[in-house]
Amino acid sequence: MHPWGETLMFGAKKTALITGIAGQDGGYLAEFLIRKGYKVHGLVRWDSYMDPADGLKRLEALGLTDAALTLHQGDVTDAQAVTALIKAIKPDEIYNLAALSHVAVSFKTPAVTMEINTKGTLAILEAIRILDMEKTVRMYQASSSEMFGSAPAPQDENTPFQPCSPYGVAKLAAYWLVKTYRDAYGIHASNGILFNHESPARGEDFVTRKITKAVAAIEGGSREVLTLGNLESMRDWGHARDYVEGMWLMLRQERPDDYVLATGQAHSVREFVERAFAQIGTTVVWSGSGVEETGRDKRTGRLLVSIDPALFRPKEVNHLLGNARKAQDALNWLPKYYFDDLVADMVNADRALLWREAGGDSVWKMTG
Ligand code: F7E
Repeated sequence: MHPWGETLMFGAKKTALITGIAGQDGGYLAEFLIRKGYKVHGLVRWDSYMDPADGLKRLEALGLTDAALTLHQGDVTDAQAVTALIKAIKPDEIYNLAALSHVAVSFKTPAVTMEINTKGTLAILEAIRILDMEKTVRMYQASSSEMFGSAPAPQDENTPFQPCSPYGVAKLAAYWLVKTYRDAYGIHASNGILFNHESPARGEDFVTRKITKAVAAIEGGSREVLTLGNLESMRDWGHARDYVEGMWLMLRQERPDDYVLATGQAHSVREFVERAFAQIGTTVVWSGSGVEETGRDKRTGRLLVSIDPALFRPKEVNHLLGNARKAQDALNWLPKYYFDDLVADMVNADRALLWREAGGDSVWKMTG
């Protein structure tokens, strides 16, 4: 049996460490692994820890409390602390999801982005090496389609990377660290090159959630106008629930490798807006162009969408469209959610949230 083979852990309850557990993917992955019978540990930054009502709200929303998992206060960039934690809990699997994940923010804080997204990954790889855990632990690295940047669509594992943001560059450095440590030290470390994946738990400063939250609010009577930047960017949007399963499947393989996870369908930000408003029975009609463009309710003429030049990025990734053929063949991974299901799930969840916040009983069922 290969030292990475499944029988190594047979019979024992597996232990997983998730960095970035307070984020969208961290919550869904924790929930998924707990259902699989794992003992789950999570690394949580001090600000999430100090303000659990806000920082840990996603875990709470999934019903994950202290009883279900063990949280550790710390930071992935703190190499000594990361080494000490891995030594203490001896995980079978490490999922490195901790990152500064907002592309626009990475232009404003490039050095911090490099620190967290690259050195954080290095801290884990070095810990595995220093602790001689090369043959006992498997690692998942959250790599990103943002590494493809301006490479023409569709993109797959063989597409040359052309990152367009400090975020993409930092993720690419981490990707190469994973490959280097894998080849140099025989660590079972895999890169998941994940295209955009969203959910009701998505942060409100990402475009999808910003849109669905505004749509629900406008339906609820708010006079707000949704302000956006580039409406023409094309993204391959999947559902985070599907993608966390893909992460786990990568670590089930005998050999570590790199895999794209994507739906194979791209839609523009504009289409996302139209689809989300359609969900509440509103048709958006567009007029004007560039920063003067507006979107109005076809029936009432009410202003729904306007453009804010401040929301454009110094450099934009125009078209991301993934080919996940390799993951389909090797992992038997296929998404369950596509664009329309995703938009519906997110709008309905934001409607439900609004109802709960208003103290009403929700009529919307959350499927995500
Ligand atoms: O932007 C445009 C924006 O911030 C999507 C992260 O998970 O996926 C994500 O990165 C598009 C861009 O996601 C607004 O210019 C227009 O073209 O939702 P986003 P992202 O930058 O694609 C990759 C795979 C990751 O790895 C990242 O961690 O939407 N856009 N107007 C806007 N974007 C935002 N955020 N806000 C706007 O108002």
